[in-house]
Amino acid sequence: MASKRGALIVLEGVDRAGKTTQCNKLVQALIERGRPAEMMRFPDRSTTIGQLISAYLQKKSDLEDHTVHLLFSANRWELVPVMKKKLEQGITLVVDRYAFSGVAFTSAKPGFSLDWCMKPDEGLPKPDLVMFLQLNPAEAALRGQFGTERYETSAFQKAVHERFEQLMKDSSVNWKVIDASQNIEGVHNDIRTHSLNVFNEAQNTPLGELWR
Ligand code: Z5A
Repeated sequence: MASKRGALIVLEGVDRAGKTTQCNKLVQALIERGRPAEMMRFPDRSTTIGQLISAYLQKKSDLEDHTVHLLFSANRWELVPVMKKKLEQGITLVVDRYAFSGVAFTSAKPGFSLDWCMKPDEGLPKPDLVMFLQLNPAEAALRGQFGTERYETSAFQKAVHERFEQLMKDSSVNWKVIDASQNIEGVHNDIRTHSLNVFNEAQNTPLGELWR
């Protein structure tokens, strides 16, 4: 009998919402429960495309806005074969940012529609669950100042947040909003519960295609 596939779980949210902290904790919790799990993050700065993106984010290079959007998408597509293989092997992937960040960040720039921004990511492996870590700017500020990378300003992050709100209206995606203002363990408990709830369905349904 073919083995059951792993689940594809994505964490999204604005700057300093705790995505990386929570991805690590979820992977650890799943492994402790005997479920093979691995973390991935986008952008994946280790590839050639990822290095172009990293230089752009660090303001070491400038890229035209459409071009960098397509590079972020290409960075996801180049990892699709790896993702599919791991999922087929029964490994659950916990992903720190995905296509939703891609759309929210680019469409927050002037002159970009959500529709245009979604097109390049159409057909990516569809997450079984996308958790949005909700945190207001005042609470995020308590976690330290913005970094020095591109996009790390309060006005831009507010525009990004609005685009995420629009994306969350799409009922074809299994969104769950998490109150990220709780302490780390409180957020983790919510995330773990939602994640464990999607396992059965994920194991019994084929991997879908995003936005198709
Ligand atoms: N981007 C894009 O434009 N297009 C795309 O397609 C994609 C991304 C995929 C990548 O940044 C940038 O690229 C990002 C979007 C854009 N730009 N911005 N902004 P990144 O992935 O390298 O870094 P990041 O995602 O921006 O990281 P982050 O948002 O700054 O952090 P986080 O992962 O959400 O939070 P954290 O590192 O887990 O925690 C932050 C701090 O808060 C840390 O000190 C923690 O200890 C603390 N923390 C965490 N949780 C709590 C709680 N619950 N209470 C108190 N303190 C906490």
